[in-house]
Amino acid sequence: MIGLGYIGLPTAAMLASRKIKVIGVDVSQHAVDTINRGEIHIVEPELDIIVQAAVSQGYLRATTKPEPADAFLIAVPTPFKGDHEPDLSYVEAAAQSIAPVLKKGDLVILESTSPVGTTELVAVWLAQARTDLSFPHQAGEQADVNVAYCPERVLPGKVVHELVSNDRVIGGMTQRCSQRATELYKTFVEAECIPTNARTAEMCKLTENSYRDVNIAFANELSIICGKLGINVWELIKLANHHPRVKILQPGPGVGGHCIAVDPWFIVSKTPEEARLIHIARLVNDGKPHYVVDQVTAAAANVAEPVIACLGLAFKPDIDDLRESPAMEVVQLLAERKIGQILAVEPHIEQMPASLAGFGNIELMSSDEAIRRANIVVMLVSHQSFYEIDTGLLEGKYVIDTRGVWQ
Ligand code: SAJ
Repeated sequence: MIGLGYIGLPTAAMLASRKIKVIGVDVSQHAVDTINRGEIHIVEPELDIIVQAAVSQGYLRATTKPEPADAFLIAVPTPFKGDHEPDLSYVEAAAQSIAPVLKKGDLVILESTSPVGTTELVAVWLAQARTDLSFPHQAGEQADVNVAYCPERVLPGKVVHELVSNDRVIGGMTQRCSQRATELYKTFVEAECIPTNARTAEMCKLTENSYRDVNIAFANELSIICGKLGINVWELIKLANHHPRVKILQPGPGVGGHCIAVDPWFIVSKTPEEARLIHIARLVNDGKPHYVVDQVTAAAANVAEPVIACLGLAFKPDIDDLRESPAMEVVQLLAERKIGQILAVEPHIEQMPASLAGFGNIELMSSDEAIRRANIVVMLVSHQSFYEIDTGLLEGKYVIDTRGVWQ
């Protein structure tokens, strides 16, 4: 397993739990040392127990350098760079790192979310490094090494469960590649493994996340329209969803996380002329934090000394993950505008995040204290605990509820 992050480590642990010997490879010595102690360096429920068992029973060990194996799974990051173009440097580095230890009969699977054509690129990179072996783009079904694309589609927070129970799309460069990849996944996947080709599988992953992004953008655009027309968007969506064929998602302060806000760009950058709806959905969702900040700024203009309580920093409810969070963006933008004192609330963390610590006008505190001291209250994340807030505390204050908690 090349890459021991949010996807690689749980997948490695799952294979190891089926008594398959797994060598986990990561460039981070800290990750390698932590895993070899039977511990984990990421937050994911239930994963610690599985890793602990796999390591202590000798089925999983970690190292910084690839070693010979029968199958290689690549689960490294694919961020974007510059003008939202995919950065394939981690995938290329992973391919270069396994090339020297590849042998005839091996299977290589790419799991990282990737633009269409990346699996073929991996095969080309491997072929350039190993002219003594043949690959599917050269030798088809007779290739010495099989190559496939099999995207992950697990939800952070439910990874251990979803790895086993989600259907898998298996995109082999040939039918034999799909067959061999299916055999491997079937060792722990209890759901369907559906074969297709590599390009379709790559596009399938991007499609799933773009579908969600476009649908959230629809809800976010509705919330802006309703704001202008004086309509309660939460009531509107609830009513519209009574139609048997309508299922509108929920608006919010924007779209966060490392997948939905990134993957649609992989389609846009490949087909910019054609991907118009997907592109505009990204812009709608990326614009939402700015819309929220404008709402707060307008409220602050009516208050002599604005004190703004911002409820929630995580990128979605009931997790502690602050990365790519629209709530964090709202708080940062507000702090930069210097329109008042900001009281940040995030029940899942104990310390002020480093990226907010530099501002002199942000304090971290409990929701009760923040609401008591504030004259403007901004709901940013619908954490379960926020539903228990006494709404009597909100009386006489400006309330900007981006999540419909107090609808
Ligand atoms: N959000 C809304 N309104 C909604 C639903 C979500 O504003 O109605 C926001 C969330 O608050 C969050 C963002 O969207 O900021 C993304 O959250 P999410 O729960 O939709 O998705 P992720 O990023 O945690 O995981 C997604 C999943 N993809 C789909 O549901 C199609 C997951 O299955 C993928 O494996 C994952 O991306 C990934 O790794 O690609």
